[in-house]
Amino acid sequence: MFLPRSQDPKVVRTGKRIGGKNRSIYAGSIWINVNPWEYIMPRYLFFATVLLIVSFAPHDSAAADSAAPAPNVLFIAIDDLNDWVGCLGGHPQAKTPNIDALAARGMSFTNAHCQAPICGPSRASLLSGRYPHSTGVYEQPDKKNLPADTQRFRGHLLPEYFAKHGYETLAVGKITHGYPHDIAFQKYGGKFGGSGPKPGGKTVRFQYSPDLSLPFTGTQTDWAAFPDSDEKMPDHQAADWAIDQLGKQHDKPFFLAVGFVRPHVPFYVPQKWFDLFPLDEIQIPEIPQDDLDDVPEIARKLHEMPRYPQLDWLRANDNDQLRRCVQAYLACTTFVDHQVGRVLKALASTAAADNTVIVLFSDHGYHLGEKHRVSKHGLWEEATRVPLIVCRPSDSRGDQCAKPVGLIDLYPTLLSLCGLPARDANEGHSLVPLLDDPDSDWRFATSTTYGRMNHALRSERYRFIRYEDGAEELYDHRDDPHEWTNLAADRDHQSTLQRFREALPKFDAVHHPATTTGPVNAWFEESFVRHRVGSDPGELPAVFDGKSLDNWMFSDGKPITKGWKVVDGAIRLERGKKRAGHIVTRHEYGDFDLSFEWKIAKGGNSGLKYRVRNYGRKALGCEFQIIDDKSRSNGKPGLGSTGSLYALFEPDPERQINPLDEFNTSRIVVRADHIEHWLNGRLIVSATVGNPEWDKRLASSKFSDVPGFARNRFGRIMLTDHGSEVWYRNFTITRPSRE
Ligand SMILES: [Ca+2]
Ligand SMILES: [Ca+2]
Repeated sequence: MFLPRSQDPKVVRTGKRIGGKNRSIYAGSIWINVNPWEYIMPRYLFFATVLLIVSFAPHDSAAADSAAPAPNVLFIAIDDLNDWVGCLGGHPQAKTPNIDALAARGMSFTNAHCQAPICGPSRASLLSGRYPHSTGVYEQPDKKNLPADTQRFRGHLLPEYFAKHGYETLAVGKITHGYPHDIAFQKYGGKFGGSGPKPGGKTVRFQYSPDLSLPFTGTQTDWAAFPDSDEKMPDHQAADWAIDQLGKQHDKPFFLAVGFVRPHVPFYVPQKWFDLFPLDEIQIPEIPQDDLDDVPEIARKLHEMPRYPQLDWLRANDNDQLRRCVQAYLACTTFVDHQVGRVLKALASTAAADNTVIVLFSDHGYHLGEKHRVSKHGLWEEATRVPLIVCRPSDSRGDQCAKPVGLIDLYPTLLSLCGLPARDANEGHSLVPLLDDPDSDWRFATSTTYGRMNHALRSERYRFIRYEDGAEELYDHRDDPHEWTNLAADRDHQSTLQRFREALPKFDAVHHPATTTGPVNAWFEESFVRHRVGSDPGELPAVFDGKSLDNWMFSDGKPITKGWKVVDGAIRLERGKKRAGHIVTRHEYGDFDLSFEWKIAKGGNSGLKYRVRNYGRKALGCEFQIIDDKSRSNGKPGLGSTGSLYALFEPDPERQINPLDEFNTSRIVVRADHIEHWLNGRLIVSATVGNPEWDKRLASSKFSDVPGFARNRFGRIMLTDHGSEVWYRNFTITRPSRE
């Protein structure tokens, strides 16, 4: 039962996004300028009549007033739904009248983002109220180790908190991922077959068959009109169950979570949903063939999805398969919107409607060809942007908010709306101030994390991405809503980049023990080794065992044959006629807390570098400078004195160095972008990579022409050979503490 559009949107040939409440959406190579209210209102009026939404609840949090009964919560989670929703304008042909009607009553957050662009980590984050970089759940979690974590998950999830505070908690369909629903909720209606009926067997597919011999995990996809009736779809059965629960008497306020699975793969829904989108009328996203030419190499590798359809195949025969794929996704979206409508209609027919908070969201977005991919698993807009609507019982006039919000904000928001005590562990913010005034002061940017140490930040205007190797991307949504032009190398945007760098997470938790699924591509395969996924998270590979140089090699990768030796439990560089060369660890280290002892000969010069990586032909990194200070001209601490962050930060002038023939103790702590140098128990350098001070010093240093110097969050440790005798011993390396 879809209403025809009241009028055709105006077609405007412009590359610019129109400000105010008008938004532009794309259709092939043209821009369509849509006033969402012209578009939504006729539908809204119709549904408002059907739903008979009447509200008598006080304007603010009902439960804050002890006389009023605590509000119920209807929590609607949709799986893999991107912004192809009428009220978000992500695709001009999206048909989502029921979601649009809800948006026309409550607050629609138009700049909402997931904290992780895949199901498990996103849900672990929003349900625990904590960021992936805080819990270490970067990958799909397993069913054993997530509930075993009583610190951060077991007993702490959003519905568990509601249950503890007097609510009846119920759920159906997919809400959690890797955390049993019957632990999270008091009553669970089931999954009714998960991702739905399949045509038969593991290998029978309609359109797309992945190469199952590839050694990677990750969902695959396919698209078709299947099965033959809605009743066979898990989402239809989940809606039935929810409708049944809404019809029952509830002695306590309820928290009802309904988790719909479509448009999650496979894109199968009955034919009637496909019929709404005739194939010859389907508009496919515009995909510049050279779009990936201006992103860093790591971006292409990280975002590879070998088991998903590839762009060339999708675009063959005049985009035939891409068109079918887009059609199927739109069909799935309208199907799930219909199920949302059934549940909302059922709620509206009960007395509880007057006192129920409704939230609707998706766990992450989805690419349908943009950036050359059909997939989630990404740090770009299509994968991170999600629908998020919050509707209080008293809300009747829809509004929009463009502040950067995240699913992380749902937990504190619902506590606030239901008058439950705030929870210290929540890392998001209550959206209630924005519900009252969408222009309220708000955070600068919200973050999405994909794999450890890769973060995207989205502000009102920009998207910034930084990868673990230090590479960056920057997109200006004011002029470039499709993120086609990477501005990270643009000199005019340096202050914007700096602001984002400072807003990056200050800590990247090690992988949670629950993250045991396999890699989705070759980059993740290597990354899991680098990050020691699956090994004891407390341990790092030793730097030196006191006996051999087995963990070391020359910086060109060759084994150590000269110069460096192990003598009396110390690594010793003997002075030779010719230099032997710098040596580096075989392992790369991310965050660490490294202690070691050293001494140097009279007049000597050496150093320990870390975060070492190749910049062109040079291997460079931050350096803890080690030198016989007395032999220098003035003997005062400076940019090249002992303990300095060489060429960048001079040490505390009060530092104490032992006499030449005695060992000194040094310590280097690297925690995300924060670096500390200690000497003989005293903190002598404290620096933050990428902050204004850092950038200023870098610009006037000898590294000014080394793009991205030290922004990499992984690198080898190096001992330098500057032709001087030097000794190192008693290395210990551990994970740094959080603070
Ligand atoms: Ca999902
Ligand atoms: Ca591009």
